[in-house]
Amino acid sequence: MNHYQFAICRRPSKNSALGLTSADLGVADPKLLVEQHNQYLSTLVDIGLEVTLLDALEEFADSYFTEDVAIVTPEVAVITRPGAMQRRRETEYIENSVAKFRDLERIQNPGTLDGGDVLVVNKHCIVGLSDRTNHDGAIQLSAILAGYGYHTDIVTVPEALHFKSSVNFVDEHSLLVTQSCYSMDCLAQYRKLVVPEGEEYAANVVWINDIVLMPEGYPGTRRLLEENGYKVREMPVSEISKMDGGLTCLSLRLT
Ligand code: CIR
Repeated sequence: MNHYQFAICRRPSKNSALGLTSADLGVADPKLLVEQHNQYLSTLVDIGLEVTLLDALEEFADSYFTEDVAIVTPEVAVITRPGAMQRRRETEYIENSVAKFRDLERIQNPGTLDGGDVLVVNKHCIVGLSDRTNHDGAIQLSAILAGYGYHTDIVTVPEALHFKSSVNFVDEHSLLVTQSCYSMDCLAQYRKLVVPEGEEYAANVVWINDIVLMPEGYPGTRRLLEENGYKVREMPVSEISKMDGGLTCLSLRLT
């Protein structure tokens, strides 16, 4: 169990459909996106998390993807330096909320790092190099976390926005992965469940306490998780996926 107690989320702004996206899934409907976001929030509350809900930021269309602007471990929080210029200043608006829970460190120029590229379990951190996260950012994070006893591996993200688009923990010892990440050396110590071909998006699940939240409409992945004993809840994320987002990106989770 990871025993998350808190989450930090942000309301989507009215112009959420103007956020960055490379997904070829059509234009997001901002009203439906808000409904899906609300459902996500109520699910977190239902699971037992205390949610800090921040106001929408009209200036930053992607700012409800709070995961990208900080890495939170039990010992420290690292404010990132988002790789997309359009998102860079979002960090200014999350710092105070995160500082209520943890001491802060920061990724500095010329490093760039998005939280979506960082996977942490126990004292193991894996950072994916992507269009958003550069080597300097990964090395800075690795050095900060080394001070708290973490070992960090750095990998290259295969054809996806973020590392966690393709790899996520479903318990301390097991990962849900896309086929493209199955053979990564740094994942060798974990049991791996591979999402069926055509269901790659469903690898973006979020494990919270004893529940795995997964996107709605991926029956093969649902079966795989349930057959392996996981308690699953499906969430509607059609509009969020049009903005290249998934379930992990919508919250910063804290023990
Ligand atoms: C972006 O391109 O930055 C947003 N539209 C989506 C961010 C998704 N975040 C994540 O996967 N951690």
